[in-house]
Amino acid sequence: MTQQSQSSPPRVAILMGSRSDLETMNHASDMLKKLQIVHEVRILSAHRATDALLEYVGDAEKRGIQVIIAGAGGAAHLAGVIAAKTMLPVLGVPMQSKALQGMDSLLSIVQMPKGIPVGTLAIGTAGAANAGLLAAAILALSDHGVRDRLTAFREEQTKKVLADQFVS
Ligand code: RP5
Repeated sequence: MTQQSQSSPPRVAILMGSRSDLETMNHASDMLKKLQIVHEVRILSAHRATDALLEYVGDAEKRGIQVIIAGAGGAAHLAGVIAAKTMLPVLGVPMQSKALQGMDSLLSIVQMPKGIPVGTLAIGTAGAANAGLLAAAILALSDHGVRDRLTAFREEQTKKVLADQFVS
């Protein structure tokens, strides 16, 4: 979806279980855009499109994907299923569900049994944005350009907070 240059392949995949997750997951995409990280966005449900999801995940690493971000809500098994099928790091974002305000999504994603980890972020938009930042931090381990842009982002954020410090 977002392209640093038209020719570079995506390095991060943002997956989600439903179009209803898109508004939240756009916060992850926006963060990656800000950091100029080429990524792609797909709606692929673990229970409604299982075969297509498994096919996608099976090919992801070969295509150059290095981190997968998975957003899901309710009995949110998307991130766990993806993590079971790939060696890539998987970051889970719990959707703020209507019925239980995201506690269901959070516990479903964070309580992975031992052996297959999912790095779980906060519920909703903060978690989605942080998933973008964490994906960037993983890429920054071996990419100086990403590291520089991430450092600049942090410095800018600190500047904004300090500009607000004198309330009275
Ligand atoms: C999950 O079920 C999705 O991740 C979504 O958060 C939740 C509800 O999906 P819809 O019924 O809105 O399509 O698979």
